[in-house]
Amino acid sequence: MKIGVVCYPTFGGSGVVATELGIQMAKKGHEVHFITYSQPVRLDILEENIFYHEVNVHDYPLFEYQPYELALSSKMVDTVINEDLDILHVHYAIPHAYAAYMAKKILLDEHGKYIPVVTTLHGTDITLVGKNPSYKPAVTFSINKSDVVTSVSESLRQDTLNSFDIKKPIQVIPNFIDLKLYQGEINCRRAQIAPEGQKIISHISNMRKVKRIPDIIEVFAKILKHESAVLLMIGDGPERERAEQQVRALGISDHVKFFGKTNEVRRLLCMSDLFLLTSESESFGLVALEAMAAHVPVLSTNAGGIPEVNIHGKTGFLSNVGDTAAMAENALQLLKDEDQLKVFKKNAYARAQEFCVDAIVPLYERAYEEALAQRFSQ
Ligand code: GMT
Repeated sequence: MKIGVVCYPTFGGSGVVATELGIQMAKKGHEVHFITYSQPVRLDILEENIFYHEVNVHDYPLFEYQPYELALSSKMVDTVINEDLDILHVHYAIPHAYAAYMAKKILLDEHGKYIPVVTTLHGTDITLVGKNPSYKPAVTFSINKSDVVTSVSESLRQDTLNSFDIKKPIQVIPNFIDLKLYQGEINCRRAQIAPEGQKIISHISNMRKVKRIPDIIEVFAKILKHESAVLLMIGDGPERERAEQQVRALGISDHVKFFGKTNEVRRLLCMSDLFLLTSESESFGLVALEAMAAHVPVLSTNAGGIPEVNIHGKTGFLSNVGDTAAMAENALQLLKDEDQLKVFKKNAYARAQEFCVDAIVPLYERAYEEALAQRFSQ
């Protein structure tokens, strides 16, 4: 199959899933063409069967906003024609599903070619941005015009059906993890980060409001009152500066390290004892799965699709959004009981195995075949 992949090429979860999926498809012998505005961060374009097509948006003094969707649709049309693509898979509805619909229409009307479109809904494209009246009609339309629609959790599927007038079935295909990346030579040196006996707690996100970053700091400050620990804040975003101020105001700067955007996520996770995720909305929580793959139990909220990943009392603990006291209490319970912590670490890894690439990637292959079959039924 020749697959065109459209995604955000940044550190965000949808871009990571799109890139990893493309890599897995290429390994299976499919030709994968990424169509994005810059090279996806986790993509090696020299790998076999991987191609990259950059979307160029030309600026003009008249434009207050650059017409990115137009450039993207045009690039999709060009790539489908020049590379003879079979299918387009767009990750994150806004504006990708809409741009794909335009490309599909142009290809059919101008070139007589039917290109099936698979749209994967990832989270905030539905739960935050998509619902906004400024986007809702276009998002609804483009989801309904996709040949196959997938969502990364049952919770997101329900949110989509509750918020939009969707006439298509939505298949749930959860996020996945390549466990091989978490085995072998990771060069995991705890002593670099924390002295013997100090616990390591981590958090990864793009530090937007929806992640409730102040809660992460609050939970950690509560833990610190009873247990010697260090907090690793991995990632960057609009809430980072406020978090740094909060850490200074609490007088705990020596115990909190901000790493920004980094490609060393697996090394940082392998030395962690616990992972914190305080989001008020989270369609799946890929970072929680990444932590579990590194044998790290997760203390999270029970928002959105997180309970579909993190099992309360087994792989970690779930608390209501904003209940930092409960989160700190659960953390301390685990940190103070080495035996229990060991069991949770084992459970976390076992749970991650259920989301391994071999189990999930074939579901996307099946979705592609289903979309292709629609081409012949037109
Ligand atoms: O906020 C993020 O974590 C990034 C965001 C994105 O849209 O790129 O991630 C969403 O997609 C991920 C991959 O499917 C999910 O694992 C995240 O839970 C989801 N984020 C939210 O729903 C807030």
